[in-house]
Amino acid sequence: MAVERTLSIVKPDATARNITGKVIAKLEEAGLRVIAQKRVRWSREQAEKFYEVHKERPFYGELVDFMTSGPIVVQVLEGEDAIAKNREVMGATNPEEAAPGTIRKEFAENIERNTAHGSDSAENAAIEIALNFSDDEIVG
Ligand code: 3AN
Repeated sequence: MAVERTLSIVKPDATARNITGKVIAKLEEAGLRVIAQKRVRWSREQAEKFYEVHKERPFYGELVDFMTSGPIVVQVLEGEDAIAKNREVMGATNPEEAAPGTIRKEFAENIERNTAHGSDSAENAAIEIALNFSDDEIVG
C-alpha cells in the first residue's frame, strides 16, 4: 500500500439536505484526511468536462443537470490506499446495492442522486484533482 490522493465530491443532493458534515465524517472515520476542500457551484462546462468519459452514456445530460443544480463540496483526500478506501466507504453506485454503513447506503436518494463521488483510478485521480484544485490550494 502507498499513500495516495483522490478527488472526492459531496454532491448537490447532500448540500441540499445539509448533511455535508455527516458525509465527511464517514471519510475521516475511514482514515482519510481532507487536505484540500472548497464549496463551489460548477458551470455546465465544468460538469461536462469532468464527466466527459460518460458522454456517450444515456444518463450524461441528466448527470450534468444534477451536478450543476446546486453547490458541491470538492475535496482532495489523502491516505494509505486512499482511492480504494474512499470507494469502499462510498459504497456501490446504486444505493440499493451498497453495503450497510456506507455513505451511499445511508444517505443516497437513488443511483443518480448518490451523494458522493470518488476517483476510480490513480490516473483519473490526478486528472480530476488538477481540474478542481491549483497546487497552492492543496494545503495538507
Ligand atoms: P461511480 O460514481 O460509482 O464511480 P460511475 O462513474 O459509473 O459511478 O457514474 C458516475 C455518476 O453517474 C454516478 N455517481 C451517478 O451519479 C451517475 N450514474 C451512474 N449510473 C447511472 C445510471 N444508470 N442512471 C443515472 N445516473 C447514473
